[in-house]
Amino acid sequence: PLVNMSQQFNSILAALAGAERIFALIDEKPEVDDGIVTLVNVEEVDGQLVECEQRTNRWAWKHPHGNEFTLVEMKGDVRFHDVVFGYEENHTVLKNINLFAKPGQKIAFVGSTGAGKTTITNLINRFYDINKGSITYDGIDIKLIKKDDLRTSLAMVLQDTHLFTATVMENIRLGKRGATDEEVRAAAKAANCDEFVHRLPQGYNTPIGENGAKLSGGERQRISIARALLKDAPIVLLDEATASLDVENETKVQGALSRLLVGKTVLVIAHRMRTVEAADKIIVLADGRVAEEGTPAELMNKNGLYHRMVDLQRQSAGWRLN
Ligand code: M5T
Ligand code: MG
Repeated sequence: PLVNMSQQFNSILAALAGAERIFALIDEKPEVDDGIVTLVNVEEVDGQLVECEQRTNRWAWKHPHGNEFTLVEMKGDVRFHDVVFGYEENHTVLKNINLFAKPGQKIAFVGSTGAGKTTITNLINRFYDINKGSITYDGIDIKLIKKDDLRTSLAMVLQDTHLFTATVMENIRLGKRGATDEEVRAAAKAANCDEFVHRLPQGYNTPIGENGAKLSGGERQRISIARALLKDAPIVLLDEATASLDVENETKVQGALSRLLVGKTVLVIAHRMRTVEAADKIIVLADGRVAEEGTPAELMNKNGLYHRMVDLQRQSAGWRLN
């Protein structure tokens, strides 16, 4: 019995450690959402926007003012006004950031690691709230927008892709609730997922994620691109979206991505020359501030930080020029 007891003791300790984590999760405060502005489908009747039930692929922000409400067409205009933000109280990460992206513009962020590029995308998503200043979306402060609706209007491919314990099909469908199997497959194909999905034991019905088949970094990234393609939102955030792909896959996915990006406002955190050079505007972040901004040509002529970065990257072996 003593031997038996000592063996049980191990499981008790393991169970206690597990219970602690479960309780920590239960105690986690739910995300508060006091947004009042919602996203609705609209159509134009006699030159005026009217809310409607069916999907029209035209969206507007419905902003209540007392009993009245206004409809502001969703265009994809993003602005930062003197934004100050830090993850911890005594450590400011972004210092007085001002920026604007007009609908349809492609803005590239560059800067050394830790400069605050990913932080900017975290703020647009409202994963965190800013300390000072404001962020507006089509002229509306994002604090007023319901988080669910805000995130519906953004497609993102982030540095690390979270996969849920579910099938490939369900994981991609997260991009658009209620998408048909055909729509999901088309998006997967465009993002070059098809070929590796067919190698999985049950194809699109293979469970992936924590308890399922493990996918490589590049495969996860392609799932994430498929989600974004499926979503087809007016603002697209790309954080090193093709960083874990090899050259061949990158070229293929780039094609799909460029189709996704037509007419969209795109904020891209770029590490590749090609992406940066194709941007309408480059913002160079250094130590949480906008150090330089302008078109690629303007910044090259300026002979400043950006020019130095390009020179350095050209010299290093990992940099591809085409
Ligand atoms: C900027 C800190 C990080 C750095 C600064 C995402 C995140 C960042 N930070 C936190 O304290 N908590 C967080 O959850 O913020 O970081 P970043 O915005 O991630 O920098 P980046 O994206 O420009 O860097 P990289 O390496 O992706 O090119 O001090 O510690
Ligand atoms: Mg980052």
